[in-house]
Amino acid sequence: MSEANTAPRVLMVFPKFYENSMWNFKEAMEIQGARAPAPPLGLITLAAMLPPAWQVTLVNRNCEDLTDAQIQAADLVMTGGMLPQEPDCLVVIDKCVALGTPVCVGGPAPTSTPEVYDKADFLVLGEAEGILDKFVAAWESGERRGRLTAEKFKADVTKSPIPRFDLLTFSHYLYIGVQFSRGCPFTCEFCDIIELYGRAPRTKTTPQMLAELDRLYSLGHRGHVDFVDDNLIGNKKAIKLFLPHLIQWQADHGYPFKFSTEASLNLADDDELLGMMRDANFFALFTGIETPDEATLIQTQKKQNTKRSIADSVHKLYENGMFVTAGFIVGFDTEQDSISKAMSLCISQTGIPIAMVGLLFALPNTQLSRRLRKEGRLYENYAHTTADQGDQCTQGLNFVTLRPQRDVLADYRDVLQEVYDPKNFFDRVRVVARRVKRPKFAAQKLNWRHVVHDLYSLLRVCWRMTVRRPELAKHFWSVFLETARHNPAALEAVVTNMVIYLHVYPFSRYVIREINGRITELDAGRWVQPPVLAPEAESCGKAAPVGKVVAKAEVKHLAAVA
Ligand code: B12
Ligand code: SF4
Repeated sequence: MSEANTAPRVLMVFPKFYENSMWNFKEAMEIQGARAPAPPLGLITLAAMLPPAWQVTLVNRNCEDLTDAQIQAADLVMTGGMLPQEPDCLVVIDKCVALGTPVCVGGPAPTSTPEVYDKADFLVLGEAEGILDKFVAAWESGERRGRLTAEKFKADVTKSPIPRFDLLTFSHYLYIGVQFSRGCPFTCEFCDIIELYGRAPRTKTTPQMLAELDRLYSLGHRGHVDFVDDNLIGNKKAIKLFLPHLIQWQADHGYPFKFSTEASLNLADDDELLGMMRDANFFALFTGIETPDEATLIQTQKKQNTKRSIADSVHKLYENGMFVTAGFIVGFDTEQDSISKAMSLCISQTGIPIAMVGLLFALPNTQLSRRLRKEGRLYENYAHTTADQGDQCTQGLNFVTLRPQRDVLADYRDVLQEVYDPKNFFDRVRVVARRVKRPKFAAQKLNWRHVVHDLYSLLRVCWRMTVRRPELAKHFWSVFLETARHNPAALEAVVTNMVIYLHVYPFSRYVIREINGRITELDAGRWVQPPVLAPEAESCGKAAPVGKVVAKAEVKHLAAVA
């Protein structure tokens, strides 16, 4: 380990995600030759905040191996990520402890459940802007253990540096992320965004964003850029001020990027905003629909989705050039037995090909987990799953349900069965093929490297759909040819949805098998309900209170204790 006050060699490690997840888009990555969907934007943002003299290298465990030699050669390892990365993050911490390299953890999962990461030398919780300088000062003064917690929702994102995109190998990823805002004004009961990033969206400035795009452009990235915002339209005034500059930047550079993002469905009510997003070349949007049931939307405080035709709202987005993927959840308290039919119908009417249907999973430190705990319904180990267990599709319902659990599981299975049946899926792709109106940009420059890459990927899709999955071949060719004839501009959206289906189709079959297994256990009386948490306190478990700066004194105190 180097002496205090000399610039340390920092190794940033992004832990592995679970293998069994609807979100890993495995086949899409194989087809595109990528190794992970998206890069670790948190870690490369953090890297840019460290003093320039600190030498940073990055290992993304989803793309490459991490060797003991790399850990031994580092003075400090910095790691962290989201909840599904917890098991691998703990593996990384154990390796560092065994090899004697100090390890610092941070990011959304350690912030939500810090007690899990006790073995790490440093915990730096919350958003790094505004707290990292305290960590750097502690390190430089010789501290080698401690905990720092950022003041909640106070990080000034206008001070966020340009992420260290230069640490990335772009070809490892399906797309590259950038972030304009953090936080969301809504109050959905199950959401941890508003707990982690707050309800008053904080936005970067226009020059900041354009500098990030300039950097990506000059480093050679072209194609898909994802605005990872929790809700891009959370602060409508700010996004409307930024978009005209983005449109101009795209025109000036020959439209090198196409954008995707996440936004609430009320985007459909704002024609001006929709027009701006179309003109900036937004081509895909993720939105949380959750359920078609009005009473449930009200109970879960997702009022922005009520009093509207969900299908009409989605079609409006199609007309403005964006195809839509959406999240749906089964397992809410107010759900009725009719939910499986209603949800399948809603998905069919919207024509959303990729509907991420999951079971309700109470995330730590949310209004939902606090309520369930108060009601004595939250399982003790509700927030933790192991690497082989998978995501909320198989591990959801981490609480006592109000309807019989068997009924909820059966409804969930029925929705998956219906929605990912090949005929039904391709019928929805047909809606995209007919409705998505992609704009034409006169100033758009063709990037031949990309054209060749896309054609090669298309050939691989055709081969997989025809040879590997013969049961899909007739549907695939029928929709593909129809789109090519009637709306060729929508081909990219159509093919993208089909590529994702190559992962989601077998994955949905796997989930159905797992859910049937859970139902069999219930029917045979072999399932034992896990113990529930005592309903006493408002907070969930041992999570440390976030909301105060634990200053250097406490770092020192912890160092003394250690
Ligand atoms: C993009 C994204 C994804 C991408 C993948 C991203 C990737 N790199 O691989 C996709 C779409 C695949 C995805 C999927 C999922 N995601 Co996601 N995702 C996001 C999102 C929207 C943006 C992440 C991001 O880039 N943020 C921008 C950077 C700058 O912020 P940051 O990562 O928080 O980093 C800051 C700090 O946390 C800190 N920090 C970060 N790391 C470290 C490390 C150290 C050492 C330190 C000191 C500090 C530090 O410093 C940074 C600057 O302030 C976040 C929400 C959000 N606002 O962050 C959710 C989020 C991370 N996802 C989440 C979840 C739960 C999921 C899913 C399970 C789906 C779901 N929502 O149910 C899946 C699981 C994926 C899988 N394969 O299993 C949760 C995590 C909750 C938690 N407490 O851990 C979040 C917070 C939001 C949410 N509720 O959906 N996700
Ligand atoms: S709209 Fe999305 S980000 Fe906003 S509170 Fe609801 S679930 Fe969270």
